[in-house]
Amino acid sequence: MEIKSAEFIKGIIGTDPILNDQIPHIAFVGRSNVGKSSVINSLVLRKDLVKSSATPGKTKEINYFLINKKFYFVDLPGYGYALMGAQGGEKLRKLILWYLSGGEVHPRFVVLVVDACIKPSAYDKEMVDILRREGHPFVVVANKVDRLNQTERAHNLKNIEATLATKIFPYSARTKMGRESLLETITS
Ligand SMILES: Nc1nc2c(ncn2[C@@H]2O[C@H](COP(=O)(O)OP(=O)(O)O)[C@@H](O)[C@H]2O)c(=O)[nH]1
Ligand SMILES: [Mg+2]
Repeated sequence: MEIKSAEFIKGIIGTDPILNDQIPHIAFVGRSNVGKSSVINSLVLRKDLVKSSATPGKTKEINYFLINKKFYFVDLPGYGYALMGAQGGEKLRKLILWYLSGGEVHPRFVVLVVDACIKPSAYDKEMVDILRREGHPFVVVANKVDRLNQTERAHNLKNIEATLATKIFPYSARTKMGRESLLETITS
């Protein structure tokens, strides 16, 4: 799919009229700092459509981006701090769970972004369980593979695949490795 347009629509913190407009959702979830925003930017070939985690505020909302006037890319808050119960964590956790398991939203696809350089966290596993239980179609993207040499890459990817018991997409938001096949998978 060629990206013709990508625009920020709004951030939401709960039920909202945008949920009723029939445009399919492709949702992005993952621990804070795994590169979720960077993955979205790389897919739409825009440097800063989605602001990096350095932008305060926006990362506490569910942000909607309209792509080709046809899909929403939905950027969920990072769940690193959220599930650890840090300040504000409970609120974020509830917001993520509301979106994924509240029964109100039926995303066409969920992209779970994990870090290729480290072992999946307990929360990554929990997220896979939630996605399976809810029956959401999903893919796991192992981002930042550009940081690994061939040996590390093979080793880590195998490890992540085994831990999460699912096939994964090696990816680099930096080099855009894997971009075409991921975009094809989630938009067709
Ligand atoms: N080397 C490398 N760094 C990345 C990649 N994707 C993101 N990063 C870096 O990881 C950090 C967090 O990225 P960001 O997209 O803000 O993560 P988010 O919190 O998950 O949205 C930033 O410093 C990015 O430059 C990647 O594919 N390769
Ligand atoms: Mg982000």
